[in-house]
Amino acid sequence: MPETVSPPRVEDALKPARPPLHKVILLNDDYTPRNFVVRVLKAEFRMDEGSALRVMMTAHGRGSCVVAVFTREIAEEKATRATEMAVKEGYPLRFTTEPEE
Ligand code: NFA
Repeated sequence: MPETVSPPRVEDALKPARPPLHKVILLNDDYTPRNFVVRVLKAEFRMDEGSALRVMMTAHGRGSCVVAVFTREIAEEKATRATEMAVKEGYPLRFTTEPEE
């Protein structure tokens, strides 16, 4: 059978590679009030009430929950800002980031 050889695709040379994505992860704790967690999720991640409640309750039940994925810089910035909202109020609520597999 004759081999099929494709010519180089012009797009491959011109298109920038997709940047790797990083997860922002909400960590459960025993002290931060549920309604404060929901407020932070809505403020920093522009979530509606229902999504914020779902993410909060998932972290509450399982220990952590992925909130969203962004490029590394944005993920770190959002995790820092969300954590700072909690620090300001004296709550132990924390957000971390990790690269997406
Ligand atoms: N576990 C906290 C409580 O019962 C609520 C919470 C949920 C905190 C998710 C942090 C993350 N008040």
